[in-house]
Amino acid sequence: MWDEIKAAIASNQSFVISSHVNPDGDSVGSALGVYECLKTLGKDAVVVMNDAIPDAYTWLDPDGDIIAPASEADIARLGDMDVAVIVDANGWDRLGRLRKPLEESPAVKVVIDHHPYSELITPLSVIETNASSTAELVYDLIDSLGAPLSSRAADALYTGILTDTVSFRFARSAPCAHVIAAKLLSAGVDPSRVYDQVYNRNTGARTRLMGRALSDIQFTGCGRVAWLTVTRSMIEETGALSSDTSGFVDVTMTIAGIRIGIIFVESRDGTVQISLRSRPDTDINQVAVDLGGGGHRNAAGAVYSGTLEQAVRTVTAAAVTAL
Ligand SMILES: [Mn+2]
Repeated sequence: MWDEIKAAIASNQSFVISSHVNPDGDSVGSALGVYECLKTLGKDAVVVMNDAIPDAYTWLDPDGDIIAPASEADIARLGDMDVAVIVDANGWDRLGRLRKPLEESPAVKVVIDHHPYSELITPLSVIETNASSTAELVYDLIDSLGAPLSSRAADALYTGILTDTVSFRFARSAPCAHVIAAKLLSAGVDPSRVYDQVYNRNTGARTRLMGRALSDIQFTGCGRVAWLTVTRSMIEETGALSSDTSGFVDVTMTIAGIRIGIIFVESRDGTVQISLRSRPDTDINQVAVDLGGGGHRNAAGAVYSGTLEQAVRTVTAAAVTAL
């Protein structure tokens, strides 16, 4: 399945690699995997992202090889490359400000991804929806090219698999993710170091805010729904950031018997940010859709216009109904 993409790599010299807006571990890891591979083959390559790289992944790029967030000047010179490689995304609408220069460029387009798609933007597409991560596919590409795997590429690809499977929790039944992870460990990846860099990044303020939110946890629906609230004053008193609440809701799902977990975060603009989680057998998406939001069956969100108390009353009642 890689033959045409391998031919495009062999017959061209300059490559731009990009991915979706708000890059995650898999998009950064996959992009760096492709970048390192092209470098070892003597190609000119550049990685450009619409948005900044999250702190959890900047250790993969100590010399700042990734251009992110892309400036207008960076965007202006994207069209001159021979090949545009898009990883972990398969639609132009996922590329933000990079869409126009890449879509309109005469460059050969290549897509490597694992998300469902409606139509191909290029015939040179490898989209494997059964893959745990795009990083898995990039490993395959490097392997089938017979290209050397640099230690940075190994770290980057391991990070992609680790984060897209949430530490191998959602690695599906196919053994591929584990097989490739094992090969990456053989190539020198230190799994405890990667885990530490990616996940152990809490600040004292975030930890204190989490403690405040967790100490007030509430239950309803005969102990099957748990919810947390975070007020503006809690954020201000702990010195945390609003973004520090991301991930708190997942703690509710570690409680035995909980089928739905919810967090309510009071915003400065008078709205309430709501995140919902549910077990595989419970669909929470419709609750979010009814509130004007959405997401997936087991993870969704919405913005509620009203007070924290109103949001809690409305959404916990809807959650109990969804059980
Ligand atoms: Mn991915």
